[in-house]
Amino acid sequence: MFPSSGDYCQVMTPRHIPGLVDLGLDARLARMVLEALGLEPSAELTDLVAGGLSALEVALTSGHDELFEDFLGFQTARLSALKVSHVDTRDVAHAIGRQVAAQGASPGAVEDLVDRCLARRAGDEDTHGVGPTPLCPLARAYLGRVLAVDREQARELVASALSDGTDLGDILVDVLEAAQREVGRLWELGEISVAQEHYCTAVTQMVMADLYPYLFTGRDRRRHLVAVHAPGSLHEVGLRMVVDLLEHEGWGTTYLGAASSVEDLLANVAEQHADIVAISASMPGQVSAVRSMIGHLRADPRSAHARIIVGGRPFLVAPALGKAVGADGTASDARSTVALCERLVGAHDAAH
Ligand code: B12
Repeated sequence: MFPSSGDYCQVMTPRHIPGLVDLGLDARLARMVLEALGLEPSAELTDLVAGGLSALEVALTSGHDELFEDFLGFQTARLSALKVSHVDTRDVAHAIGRQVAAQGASPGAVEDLVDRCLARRAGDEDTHGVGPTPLCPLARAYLGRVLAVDREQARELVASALSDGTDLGDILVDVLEAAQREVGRLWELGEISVAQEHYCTAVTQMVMADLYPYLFTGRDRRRHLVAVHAPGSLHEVGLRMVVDLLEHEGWGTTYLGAASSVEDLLANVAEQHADIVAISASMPGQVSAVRSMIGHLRADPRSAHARIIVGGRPFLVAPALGKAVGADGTASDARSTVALCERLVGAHDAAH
């Protein structure tokens, strides 16, 4: 969380993003990297390297190495899953670096960043947002049923946990989110297919819809949050969880989804008298769009009153990035987002 009213802080040194430079890093450049490495430019490898170019660009211009470090973990696992064994992940990282430098970035700064990230990444596991919880056995059983293509049993497991009194926030974060992350890990390692990942996500969304009767608690809904994705963000489950849990906690919410224009966002914030706007991003390349959305929200008299929170993978791996893009706070999951929102409106009430 960030200091919005001076009372709390989790940020190290706040760093300003000096306008994220658009170096035009696209599939064409990704193919050039692959060619230089002597690799066949398959769709999967091209996507992978394009993601790396984008992650490195944003890490470089924002000063947040974590974004490229996170990408490197993903790259290493994917290269192995795609059976690209004759080229080392370090060589790919350096080739990505050379392409970014060729687009106008300082070669020395790029090389230093790549070296720092490679050194830190060695032997490091992706532990962002995960950890053992008392609901691990349920999460494991749930995912087991989903991977066995037994969605009815998977739904039943969650339904009976709820009727036994398990907290809804715990179900969302410790069961469904944990299962989604594990699905990601298995896909990353090549142990399940994209089709299996799609199926698991669809079942998780179905289970979230099953939770609807438990969401609307009939509290007064004095507070309102408008939620939106950064353009291009296709990871919708996380923000939906945030919105659903806030509804459960008595907030009014409007979920605008992934393709809303800035004008629609501003109009909605005004119409709903929203206290808070939540913006979710899933890839480093979406961070500059988040910053631009925040600029519009702050500058427009219809929305200038609202507090703004950001979240999703880039902010999970680099929490201080939220402050750098101009947000009032970030949180790592749906449960902590409820606490963050309560805190932000509480601080606002105290000041007026
Ligand atoms: C399902 C999935 C997809 C689905 C999404 C379907 C859908 N309808 O949502 C699809 C197939 C579309 C997809 C696409 C891609 N994906 Co994907 N995906 C996943 C996966 C497996 C699960 C996502 C999920 O549901 N997570 C569970 C939710 C609950 O977690 P969450 O999103 O982090 O949200 C929580 C917090 O972040 C926070 N939060 C989220 N938003 C907000 C907002 C605010 C304001 C706040 C305060 C908090 C907050 O609270 C949430 C709830 O607790 C993840 C694995 C993972 N570790 O998440 C990969 C993952 C995120 N994907 C990844 C990648 C690379 C991609 C693609 C680039 C793949 C490709 N080559 O096409 C594309 C990019 C799409 C895009 N432009 O956004 C990578 C990122 C790797 C990296 N280190 O950069 C991951 C980690 C790969 C992996 N290991 O599985 N993906």
